[in-house]
Amino acid sequence: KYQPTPEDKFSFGLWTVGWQGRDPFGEATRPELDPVESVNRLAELGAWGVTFHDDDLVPFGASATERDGVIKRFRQALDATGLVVPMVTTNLFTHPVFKDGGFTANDRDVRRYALRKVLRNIDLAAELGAKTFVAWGGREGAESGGAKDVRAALDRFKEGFDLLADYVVSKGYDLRFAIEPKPNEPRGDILLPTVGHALAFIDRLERPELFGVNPEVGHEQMAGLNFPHGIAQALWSGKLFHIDLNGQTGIKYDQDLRFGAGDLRSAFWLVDLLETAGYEGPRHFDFKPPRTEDFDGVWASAAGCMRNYLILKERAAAFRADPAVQEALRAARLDELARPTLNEGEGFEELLADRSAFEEFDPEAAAARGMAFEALDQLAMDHLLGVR
Ligand code: 3MF
Ligand code: MG
Ligand code: MG
Ligand code: MG
Repeated sequence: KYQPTPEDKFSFGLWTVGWQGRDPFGEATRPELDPVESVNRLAELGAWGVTFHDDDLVPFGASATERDGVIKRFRQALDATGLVVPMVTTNLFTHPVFKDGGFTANDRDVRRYALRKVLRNIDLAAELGAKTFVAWGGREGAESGGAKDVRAALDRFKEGFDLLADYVVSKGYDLRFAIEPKPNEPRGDILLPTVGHALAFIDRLERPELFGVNPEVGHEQMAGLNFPHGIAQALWSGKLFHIDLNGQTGIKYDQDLRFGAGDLRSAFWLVDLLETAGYEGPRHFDFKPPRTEDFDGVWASAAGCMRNYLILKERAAAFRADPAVQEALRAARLDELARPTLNEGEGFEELLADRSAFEEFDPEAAAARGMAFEALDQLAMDHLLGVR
């Protein structure tokens, strides 16, 4: 029970299990992890896919022959285990050259270099069969007001993404982009800080159909936002191309806890939403096994991400199937919310002519009707806690 299979579409970044535990206050607590070892262990645990930043796989600055060798060895591990590469992303944040950003760095040479680094990695993504290319602009931002002309930076951001889209179309690659919002860390403020900002930005691009979002649980929660609400709006916009699952306990640094840790109630509603809304993309974990852990702890943490997802999936399905819940949903008038406010063919003239909607409407009586949300939420709690 709760044993993941490839059908669950669980994927992990090489940088997650491979995180060595280096933080702003302390050195690494774990040695480097060979990407091939990660592929083998993740496959054993029941994962379906593996993802990476270019530099997670091929060390920054590696020669062309070194690069070919690393990729060849990685492909052999993929072939041997059956693991797929559903998503690839580019590291435009670790090397000091990106200290002021990639696509929006004030330094124009850096921007041109960043675009070249991404184009090269797009070729690799297509070669490995990835369908999604994630773009997290980790260093695109500022610590002080005068340092960044945000409107000009957004022009440069758009210029960069428009070029990438042109490239993918001209190459005939079956690849779409997913922008990953984050409010802060490592910059004081990062551009495109939330799902909403990213969705609005995508509308200004030349090929918006090639762009969606890759929201991360902890990133929205760092901004105090309701993650399932953000995901619901991304789904509603047809823009949930990918997702980064992890855990976070409120407004603080980016904790990247394993999925299910942190805000468990939010995780329950998230799984309920993903599993009922027809989301068919990867269930991708972007977490960091805490630096207290040795490699046993790393694999326990990775297994925990998948296990928690499957437990929550079971609990959410039990919640939806419970007749008492269905009755409680009716009492809370969810069926009414699903009904259009206007009748078929009705416009403002008919609404204005409907005396029952205003002249004869009794706001005091309507105000006195309870919404019955607390009973509904307690049923959810009972299911989440496993007592129903
Ligand atoms: C940082 C992140 C990034 C992105 C990654 C693509 C280092 O907070 O979340 O990981 O997730 O670039 O998923
Ligand atoms: Mg992420
Ligand atoms: Mg994070
Ligand atoms: Mg992260």
